[in-house]
Amino acid sequence: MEQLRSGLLRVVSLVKREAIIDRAAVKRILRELERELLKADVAPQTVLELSRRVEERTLGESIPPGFSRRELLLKNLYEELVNMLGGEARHELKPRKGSVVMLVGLQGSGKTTTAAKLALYFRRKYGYKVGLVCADNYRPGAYEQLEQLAEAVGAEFYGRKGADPVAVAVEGVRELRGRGVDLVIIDTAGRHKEERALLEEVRDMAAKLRPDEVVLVLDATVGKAAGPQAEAFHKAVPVGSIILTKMDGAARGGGALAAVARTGARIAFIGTGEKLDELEPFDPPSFVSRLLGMGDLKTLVERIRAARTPVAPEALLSGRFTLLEFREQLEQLARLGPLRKVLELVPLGFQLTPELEKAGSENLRKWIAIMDSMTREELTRPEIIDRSRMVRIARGSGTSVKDVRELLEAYRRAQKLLRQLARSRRVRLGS
Ligand SMILES: Nc1nc2c(ncn2[C@@H]2O[C@H](COP(=O)(O)OP(=O)(O)O)[C@@H](O)[C@H]2O)c(=O)[nH]1
Ligand SMILES: [Mg+2]
Repeated sequence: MEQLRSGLLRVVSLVKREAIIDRAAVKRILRELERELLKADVAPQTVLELSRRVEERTLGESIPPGFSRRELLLKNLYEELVNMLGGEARHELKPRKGSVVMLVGLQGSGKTTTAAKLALYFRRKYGYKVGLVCADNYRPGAYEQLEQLAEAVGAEFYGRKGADPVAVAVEGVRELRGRGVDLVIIDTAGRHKEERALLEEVRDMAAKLRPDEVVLVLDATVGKAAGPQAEAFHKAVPVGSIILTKMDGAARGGGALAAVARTGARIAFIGTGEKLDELEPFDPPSFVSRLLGMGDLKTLVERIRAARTPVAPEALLSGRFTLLEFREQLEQLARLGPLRKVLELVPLGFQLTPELEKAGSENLRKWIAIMDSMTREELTRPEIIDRSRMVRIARGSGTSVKDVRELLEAYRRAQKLLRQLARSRRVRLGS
């Protein structure tokens, strides 16, 4: 994934460097984006659709107040990449106690390794006692491989060499349940190069075993070919979730993810290495944030969305808005630091007061210092702050009475605007 990541980072830096984000610049940037996605083996049609949508949206959508077209472009890029990889909702694989999970997939895709990774994951996450069944009697050493892995991850193991895989799977479930196992994971064979025979065998086992969940394990290094593979398995068995392995170092991993997401299949995990804890729940938003090298991009997106639909959090609208709440908001603003300048992030209530919107980080620190010199009573009941208290507060915080006044003024304005907002909402809600 490193290659795709560095490619996308380059695109993001282009977005930041272009002097003006006009039609020509957007097109230039999107050509680069297309190149990077094609290199990652994303299907050309998918690439073109994505780039067209980002272009249309960035040039066509109105820019919310306080933001720039540059930020709109970043946001659309982020959102369309998330869409390409399956959308915002995360598909979690959460087997209930007592369930049976069956792993299917081609030979070498990483089923056996993944079975052990899942056992470790569910043991750690839910405290489950997990049992692993070796239903692969074709591959020499399959039994020993899984037996050792089971030991390594603290799972129970069942297998019987030379026996019919379906029979072993059925026996395994019974036996392991007898040993008090909460979750049984069946590792199957995928020996066939000939896909038809494999699919039939998988279908037969699923019919007899009736697992609670069929998990398809796919090798991400095949790139967009993962899409048709996913479809073929889907037709044969009711695949519930997909795990894409070998995402580490797979230059074509992006293409694999996109192709699988396009089939409508749900990707639950990605395998990111040979070690047993190298398994990650797959969540498109955080995955894309990482690809774009911006953990904060999600914040930007949420901010822009919030600016479009200015709805204040209930807590601020319904509760009392004292200097305590005000300080909390200022701290939030200060915490964003220089990022706030780049992205022009402004917390709620603050986009409403021009002096705060423009406040530099020095001002913010000053205001926070002023409030730190107030008593708790003053913070919760600002109306008691008279001239003599102001003098004391100014001295205590190394500021002037004028600064204290300014802060109180800004607070009152924010409070008033929040009240108006609350009132207009009540009217709209008809209560
Ligand atoms: N780099 C990397 N290698 C993996 C990953 N998952 C599995 N492998 C390797 O892929 C090879 C085949 O794995 P195996 O579990 O035996 O595949 P199976 O034939 O489907 O059971 C082994 O060498 C594994 O170590 C992964 O996420 N990353
Ligand atoms: Mg295997």
